[in-house]
Amino acid sequence: MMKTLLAAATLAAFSAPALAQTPTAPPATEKSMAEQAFAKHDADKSGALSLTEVQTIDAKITQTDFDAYDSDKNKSLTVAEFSKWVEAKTTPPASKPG
Ligand SMILES: [Ca+2]
Repeated sequence: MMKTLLAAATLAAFSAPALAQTPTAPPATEKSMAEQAFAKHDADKSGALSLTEVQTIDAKITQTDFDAYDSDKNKSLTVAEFSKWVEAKTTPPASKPG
């Protein structure tokens, strides 16, 4: 009984300020890791990674892999698109068979 009340009060305390503020940003370390890699491989400093530039990170990357993360299909990855890719690569699969 007490637990439920406490949980409800805690939830209220957390949700009230959250509504007034912008959503919490992802951990800075993770973001800067992707951004650092992005900057390092953006050889021509165009602000986007081409397939060729991405292949300097991993030569096994194919056009298909690239296209999967090139969400606006402009043949280059923005920091946002690249970050999603890094996130997908660094996040272990939720479930593994066996
Ligand atoms: Ca793109």
